[in-house]
Amino acid sequence: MSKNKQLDAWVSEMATMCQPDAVVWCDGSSAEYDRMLHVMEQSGTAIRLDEGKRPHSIYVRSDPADVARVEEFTFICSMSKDDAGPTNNWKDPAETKAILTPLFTGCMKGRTLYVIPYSMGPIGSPIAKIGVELTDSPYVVASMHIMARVGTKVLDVLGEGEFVRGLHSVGAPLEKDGQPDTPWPCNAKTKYICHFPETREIMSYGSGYGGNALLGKKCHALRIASVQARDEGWLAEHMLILGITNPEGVKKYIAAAFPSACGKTNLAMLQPTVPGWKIETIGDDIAWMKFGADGHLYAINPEFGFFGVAPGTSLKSNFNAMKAIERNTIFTNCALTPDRDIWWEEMTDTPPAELTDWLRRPWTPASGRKTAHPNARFCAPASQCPVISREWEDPKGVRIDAILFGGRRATVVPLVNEALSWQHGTFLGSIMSSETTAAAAGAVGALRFDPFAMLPFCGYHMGDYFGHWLKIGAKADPARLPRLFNVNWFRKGADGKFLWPGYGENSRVLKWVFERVAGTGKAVDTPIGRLPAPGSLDLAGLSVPPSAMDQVLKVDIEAWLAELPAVRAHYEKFGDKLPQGLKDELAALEKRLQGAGAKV
Ligand code: OXD
Ligand code: MN
Repeated sequence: MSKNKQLDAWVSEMATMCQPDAVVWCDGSSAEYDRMLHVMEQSGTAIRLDEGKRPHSIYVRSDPADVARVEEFTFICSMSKDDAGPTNNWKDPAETKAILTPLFTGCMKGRTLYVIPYSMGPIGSPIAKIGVELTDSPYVVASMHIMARVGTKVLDVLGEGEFVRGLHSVGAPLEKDGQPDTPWPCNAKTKYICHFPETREIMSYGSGYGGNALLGKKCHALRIASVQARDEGWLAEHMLILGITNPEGVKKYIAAAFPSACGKTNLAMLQPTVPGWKIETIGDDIAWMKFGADGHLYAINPEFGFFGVAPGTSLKSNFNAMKAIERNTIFTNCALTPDRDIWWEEMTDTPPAELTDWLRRPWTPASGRKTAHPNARFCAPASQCPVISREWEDPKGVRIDAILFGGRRATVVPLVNEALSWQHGTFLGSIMSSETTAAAAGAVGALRFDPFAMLPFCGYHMGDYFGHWLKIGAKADPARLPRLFNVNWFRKGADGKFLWPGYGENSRVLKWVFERVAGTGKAVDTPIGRLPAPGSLDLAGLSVPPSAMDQVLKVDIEAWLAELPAVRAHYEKFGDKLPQGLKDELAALEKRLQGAGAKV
């Protein structure tokens, strides 16, 4: 029970429908977290990792049918189909409820319904928002403890106020008394991740996977929040936030949008290779940005932990993430060592001689297959990151001076490119494209447009979303707006190898961005935007041959011109919702490219 009558009434209505054996209100205590780990151990969901090697941590393997976000079964159930737009799956809200009600009826039989009040953002921050998730999954309860601020303290702040309603079930009732549970209950056949933007509701059925089941994250902090942000004049974005300090001690904050599994966590906590520069983490996945009284945009990380892609993470590629996951961490779908620790591809140069893979099979380096699922994850408290910024919980947020947009592009897109204006930057964000990754079910490596890295996360019509970005720019003092940049760490040479080493070396690009914002970095105008002037990108000590640097920074006029038909086709999807400002930018780009082409 709470002091919020609407909350109590909703919980009791949902409990009547879902028919759990018990209803438990989560208090957010560490004793409760430990209870969840214990419940998961008892039910066979989790294995406790070796206390000496990985204290207070568990290892979980999901059902093979439940390993990633399911975009195909993710729906925006706005009143009008037009509000969901061409990039979302739409379902009529009433029809959806008519499908979901029978599915949710009795879906928690034999299970406990947990009520998780959570705050996205520091509790009480003017930028934070409150939600309540009802779930029948102890894995979700424990993960929500890590990923959001949860429990009684949230109810105290909520009082009689409004909250986002999230109902989640793994969709696997235990119908008969004493029916044994499966290690990872889920519904292998039926999954629905549904959002009702007008009523600020989420209903998620059939999956226990993080992005589908931890409702504070993608469902609330992006899909529902993007609609709230549109209505209230702020931004809810799929962006990391980092602080960057130069050798003189001047600190600036940068937000950066990259599609899922494209290195946001690595960039957010990278170790700079440029001497004297420091990077600190505020967030690795989501940024909520609002205008402060001074007319600048301030960002908070609404999350409390990291739910990061594990494979590829190592002391070399992300030292700080490896430190953050040394304890108090939930690992999902990686491999298990014989001495009860975890391993995944590239964690160490030499794999252990024997492992149990994520599908519970014996594995050796000779097995000839991957031992961890490519979307294996770690879930760890953000506070454990050695380079977490002092300001990461500042309720007023941090002032954003630059925003980066980056995709995974083997060709065409150069290492870094500064937009000519906010409108031009919005254009660059709107035509972002990237190769797909294992973070979502489906093909990997297929090139698709992923505007602002929000394709799977924008809760309304993407054309209106572009318009919202333009409006944000139009109402601000241009001098106070963050500068916008396009980056691409993933360009490849003719031999198919990456041209740019990435990881810590990306600090060289961040340094140039910092200097551009500070007014000291030099740039040259090109048809696509402003690129580093010769000598202005700090390459001291970098072993990339000049020919590769030329390629990585090349503005390939022919290749850009060849992209335009695809950009036009992408834009056509938005019909009359495509803002005129972006049509103008496309025409201007074409003209500049043709002008440059004619000169060549
Ligand atoms: C994530 C994702 O988990 O984007 O952050 O899929
Ligand atoms: Mn993400």
